[in-house]
Amino acid sequence: MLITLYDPDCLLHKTVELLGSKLIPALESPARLEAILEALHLSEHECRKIQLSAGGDEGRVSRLTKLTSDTHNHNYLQHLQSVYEEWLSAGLIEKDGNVLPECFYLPTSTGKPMRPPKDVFARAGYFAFDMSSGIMLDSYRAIVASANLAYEGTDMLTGFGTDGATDVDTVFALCRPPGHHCDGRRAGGYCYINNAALAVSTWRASKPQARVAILDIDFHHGNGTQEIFYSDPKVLYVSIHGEDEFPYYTGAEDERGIGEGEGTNINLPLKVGSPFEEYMSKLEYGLDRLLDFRPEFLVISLGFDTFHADPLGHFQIHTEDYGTIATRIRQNLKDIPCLVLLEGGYVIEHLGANVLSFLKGWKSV
Ligand code: OKP
Ligand code: ZN
Repeated sequence: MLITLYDPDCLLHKTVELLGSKLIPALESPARLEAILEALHLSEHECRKIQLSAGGDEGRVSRLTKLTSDTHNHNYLQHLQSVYEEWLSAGLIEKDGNVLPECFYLPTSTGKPMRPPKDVFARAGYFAFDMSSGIMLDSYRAIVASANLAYEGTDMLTGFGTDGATDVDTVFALCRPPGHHCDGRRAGGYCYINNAALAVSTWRASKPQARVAILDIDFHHGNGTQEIFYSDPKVLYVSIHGEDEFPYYTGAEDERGIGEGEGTNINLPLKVGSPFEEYMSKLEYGLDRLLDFRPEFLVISLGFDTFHADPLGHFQIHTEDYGTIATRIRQNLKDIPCLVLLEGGYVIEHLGANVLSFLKGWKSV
């Protein structure tokens, strides 16, 4: 059985970004989630609301915090939480203002360790790698709500297969903001906490020796997820993404992992404009590698920016194709509990239909 999870607080985050050379309302907007929720409500899929800020179990909240700090730098998390208020009280922004970085960290030959600048204005650039990861009022609440969906979804799945604890084998977490570009100490590409990494930490908390696979089918390379697990032999990362596209510096085929993790990072870049057939042959290859790895838990970073009309993606993929993609993944990995995390997808008018197509294909197996 598949269930969908959402937190209404994920709607609170609404920022601006630098796109091309213009500062515009971020394409990663609340309207994305609203469109998906509306489509789900008009369909028969079960959609469960979880609202972290509504309080409740203190133990779960502290567990979430602890698991997030497994893969995320403490000062970085602190920064996410406090920077908006700090900028506000320093008079750097108004109440409706947006924290955006100015100067990024530069690797140097001085041998000096990397450390945050003293200036709170400059600090935004130390903890980010681009200008599409602004922070405004309530962003932090949405960021943590989004991460919590990955945590709750994974927690639910750990009970699968243990004497009727749950019959849920797939959770689709409607995470917003997304996560796959964040590497544990830098926000970027609309991402602040790496939801996929948090899911892996959550799974490992109860199954420390488990092999986990992450299939990233957002249009963009998940540089953050790759970075976090690059030397980890127990986590296989497979990504299909637009070649030489954002985030530009990663995603090449020769990035295969390092040390013990050598071979557990598989990048499958695809030329922009590629037709669906070519996409599917990469996917089939990726699925074979996933099967070889014999994972006990599968995380899918699912982006709908592979859609033909997406402003940030450039593959020839149409609504019905998401059903085909989902069916093929499910046919190959049928018995493995799976957490599907929402990443990108920016054509609001088609997002709902694309999600429904994916879910229908998944459930048809
Ligand atoms: C996030 B996700 C391209 C500008 C890119 C940020 C894109 C973030 C994509 N010219 N700006 O992976 O969907
Ligand atoms: Zn993307």
